[in-house]
Amino acid sequence: MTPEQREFYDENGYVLVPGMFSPEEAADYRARIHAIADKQGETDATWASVSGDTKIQHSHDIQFKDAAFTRLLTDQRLTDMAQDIIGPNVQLHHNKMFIKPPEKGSPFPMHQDFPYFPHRDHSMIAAILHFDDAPVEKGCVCVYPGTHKLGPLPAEGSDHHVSTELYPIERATPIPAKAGDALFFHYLLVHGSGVNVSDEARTTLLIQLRDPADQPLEERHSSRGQGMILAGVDPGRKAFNFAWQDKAA
Ligand SMILES: O=C(O)CCC(=O)C(=O)O
Repeated sequence: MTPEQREFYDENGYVLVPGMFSPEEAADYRARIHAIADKQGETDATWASVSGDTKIQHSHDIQFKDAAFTRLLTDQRLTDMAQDIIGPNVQLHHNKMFIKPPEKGSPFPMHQDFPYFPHRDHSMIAAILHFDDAPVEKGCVCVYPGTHKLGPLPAEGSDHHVSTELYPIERATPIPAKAGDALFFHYLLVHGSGVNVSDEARTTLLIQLRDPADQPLEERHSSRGQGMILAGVDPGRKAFNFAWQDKAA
């Protein structure tokens, strides 16, 4: 992370890293994500508060579906940035792929990630890896810069969005991205995204990462592979247990 990127992240709660992956790598990951989607059949991760006939395909923990994503999770281009933001130790919380289909790709209501997996030290970040171009018309991510400094905000509805009056998506800052770009942001940053009204899919992988010393305030949002150390070490002194003896070991 350059000093400028650091300063920008601290001030705004996000940073877009252009060209983290080459266009060829992005195209390869894109094809793999679409292959996973084709194989698993139709899914829809559209949030409860979204009105209209839109859809978004998804899958979680995709390192269990294609080894390219197992390698990607420890790719140093990704983990170096994560270490610069979180600290020397970086732990996987979960990952999810999204395909916003052409013309009717669901939006994400503006929200903080905090209510889904609240943590004591707020070390959690997201990295959204873009595997095709995500201009505004494809429903790119939009943010309210600096909102990561506000702490947890009141969340509404079963999908925990923030107030649509205080944080309308129309007034948010769009972050258009190119294939290969990576967007890193704090889990308290208010963010969301618009409808994909273009004639191409928007394909991304979102990886949620934390400091292993951080503590979940509630045990929820578990995932396969959660707890894997992607960089550094787990500093906790834990007794050895087989996984079947102690899930949290
Ligand atoms: O991919 C997007 O547009 C945003 C996804 C998101 O905010 C989430 O899954 O929490």
